[in-house]
Amino acid sequence: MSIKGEHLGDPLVALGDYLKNYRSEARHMLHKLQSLDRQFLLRSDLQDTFESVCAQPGCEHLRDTPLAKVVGWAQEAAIDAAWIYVALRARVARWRYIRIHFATIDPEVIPVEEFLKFKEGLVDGGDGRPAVDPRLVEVDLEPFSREFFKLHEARSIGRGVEFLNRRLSSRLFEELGKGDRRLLDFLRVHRHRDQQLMLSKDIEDVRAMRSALRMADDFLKRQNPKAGWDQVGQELRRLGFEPGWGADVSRVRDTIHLLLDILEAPSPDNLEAFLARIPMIFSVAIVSPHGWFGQSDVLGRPDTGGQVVYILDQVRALEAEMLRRNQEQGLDIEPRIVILTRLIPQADGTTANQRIERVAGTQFARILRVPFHNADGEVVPQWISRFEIWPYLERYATDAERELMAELSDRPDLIVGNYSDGNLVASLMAGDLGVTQCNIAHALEKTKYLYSDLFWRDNDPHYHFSCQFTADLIAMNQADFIITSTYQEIAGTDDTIGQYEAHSAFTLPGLYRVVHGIDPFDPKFNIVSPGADPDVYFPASERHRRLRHLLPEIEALIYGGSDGCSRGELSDRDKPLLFTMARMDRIKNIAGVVEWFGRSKALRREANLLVASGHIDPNRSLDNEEREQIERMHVLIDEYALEGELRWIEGQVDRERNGEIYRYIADKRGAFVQPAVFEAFGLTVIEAMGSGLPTFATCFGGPLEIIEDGVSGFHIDPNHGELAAEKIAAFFSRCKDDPSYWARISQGGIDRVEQRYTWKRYAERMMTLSRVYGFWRYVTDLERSETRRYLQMFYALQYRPLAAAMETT
Ligand code: UDP
Ligand code: LCN
Repeated sequence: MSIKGEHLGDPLVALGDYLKNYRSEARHMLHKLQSLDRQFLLRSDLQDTFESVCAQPGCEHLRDTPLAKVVGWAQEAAIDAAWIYVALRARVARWRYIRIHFATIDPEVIPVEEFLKFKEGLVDGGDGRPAVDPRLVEVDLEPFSREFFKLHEARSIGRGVEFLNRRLSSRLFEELGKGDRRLLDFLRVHRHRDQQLMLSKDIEDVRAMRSALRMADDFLKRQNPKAGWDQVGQELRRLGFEPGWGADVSRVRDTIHLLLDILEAPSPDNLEAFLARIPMIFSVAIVSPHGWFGQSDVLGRPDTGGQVVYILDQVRALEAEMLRRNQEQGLDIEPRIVILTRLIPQADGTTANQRIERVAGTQFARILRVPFHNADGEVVPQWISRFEIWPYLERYATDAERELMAELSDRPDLIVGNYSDGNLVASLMAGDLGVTQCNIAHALEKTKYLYSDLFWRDNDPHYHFSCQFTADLIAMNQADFIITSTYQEIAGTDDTIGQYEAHSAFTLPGLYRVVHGIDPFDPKFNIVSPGADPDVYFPASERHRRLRHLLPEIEALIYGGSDGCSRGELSDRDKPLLFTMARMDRIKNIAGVVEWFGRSKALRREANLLVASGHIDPNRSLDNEEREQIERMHVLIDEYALEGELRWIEGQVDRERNGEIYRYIADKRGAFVQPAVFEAFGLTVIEAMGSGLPTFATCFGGPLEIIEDGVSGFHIDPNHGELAAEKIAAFFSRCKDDPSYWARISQGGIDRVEQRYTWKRYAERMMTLSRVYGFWRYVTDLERSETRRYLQMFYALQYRPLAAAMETT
């Protein structure tokens, strides 16, 4: 297929002509790429090579050619002796693939599978031969959604529910002409236990519904607007109404008007406003099996970080929102939220061995722990890394489903999965029970590790990505809707690939090839960002709320001497503190920031470094990666002689005190640094900002979206530590001359968190989304039974054997 025949837009067509006319420059560039002597090239390799060509005398003009444009789009390439294959991303989440033969220099457009096959041919298949297999299983979910509405504009990505309401409200009510009937049916299915809600079965058709609505409105307009259901319910029941329309006459009338308006002429806004009122979510199961799930003494342990914080805060906010909505609709129903996690008998001083635990700050929410069983049916007693849990999940799903049903005395109205394991279990349970499913990834692993797909065979003994990516594909396609914390989580930026987008096409050579895995333009994606608990992370300037009694402890923690739980003793107490806190994972790059600090005279002059992470003694760690990082920390502290300028304390498990630590450091005009190589969202970033601590955070992942550089904090590039250190040092230096600068950035961070990252807003959105997707699932074929069947097969034929193989090795 030649470029000329394709409608690809000018630059790519122009590339063909250009390469034909300027063969020597093209050859030069290709030769340079070949001489890198690597089969797989990253975007940065392609760009750096192009830059080096342009830098040669007489070659500057290349920057204005179609070649420059195409290099700008290139995300990756694969090379052998004769060909280069390039993946192009001209716009967010829009991909094209080309290949160029080194002899003819004639670019050709190729389908994605050709690109993937070529890469497979360059990978060792395990027996010394290339991994290419022309008959490899090809996973293609596109045909299932071909008929289905997709977004077109990149700027709409992550606003799925708005789009769905717009497109489907018109289709449902106008094109199909069946919408009214479906809406009526929908309003008659709602029940809570034995209580019928909204409409009684006596209303048999749309005409009867319209007439009942008008009669009810006539009746209600003569009543006291403040009168409750107990005063008007009898008459409304006679007309076919059941509870759930509102707590008083005025709200009931309002709800009736919304419905009449929809029947008259539906608009996306009134549809959403009406659905948001439907009492249909009384119980929610939140699934999060891996890690140490507890309310205290767990944070900072391996695999135990933001997800736990997120879920506990989410549950508190959701319960409050569910109570509020029930109340507004006049229903005295207790919302039930159950967090399903793993019971770990060897609990290491945590509550992970308790079957059931009440969630503090809620009235009805519970943590329900269910153990993993091995193939012989025995309970697995010890903690297991998130990379090793795959063989246990199917049995876990069956056990957890049974216990959940017993706890709720019914099936839940919504199942929310968390991370790859929770999302897979949620898929199994939601499939069994026919319940709406929501997924939250928190962090997908695929983009965290370079070539995690292509070289999966090498990684599998440690990471078992073959299981994880298979689970992810199943879960993300099975979910009714997906919540993400940021836009970039779905579709990246102009220059970087989104975490979900990275699952749209990839190959696990020798296992299967994904040609259409997930589409970022799918309307199931919704951005709903989490928050930072304002009771814990409030601004340092709110003096009356400060936890003064913690001051001596905090000072001892920061300025005390070395002991088994700390290293380093700060000799100059007048310097501001640069604080960092995270799990001691390689990706968090805590040792990285220590190295930048060690190397930067300017930064060492301006500030002390305070690190809260992991253990000081590597022998206290259960996790290989954590141990390796701890050892690196000790080497760096010795190498750069940091003892008097750095203080390293263990991971901090006390949330209230952590909030006060951020503020204590803010009092001293310090700053927070989040140096991760990649951070999916970054709760510490919004915690620090909300506490008024100016924050420097990685430009890879969520923080890029959270922080507006220079306004509400700063971005740093973890790949250029020296520049990051310079930027932080310059900030401290400027603040010395102009203290108002510190105050301005601090306030910028506080404002940003207040405006964008609150749990209240999160809970409102989540409750509305659950209703809207539940509705569309009911009235249309959003359930997509074909997709589900395909995924069941994929699960049985692909996931199960992979997980079973782990158990036998
Ligand atoms: N955290 C903590 N003590 C530690 C390290 C982290 O309390 O030693 C908390 C931190 O305050 C935040 C969460 O754990 O609430 C980490 O979430 P984040 O999203 O930053 O990263 P994750 O660990 O989820 O990758
Ligand atoms: C997991 C992560 O890695 C973080 O980036 C997120 O903030 C956290 O989960 C909560 O979603």
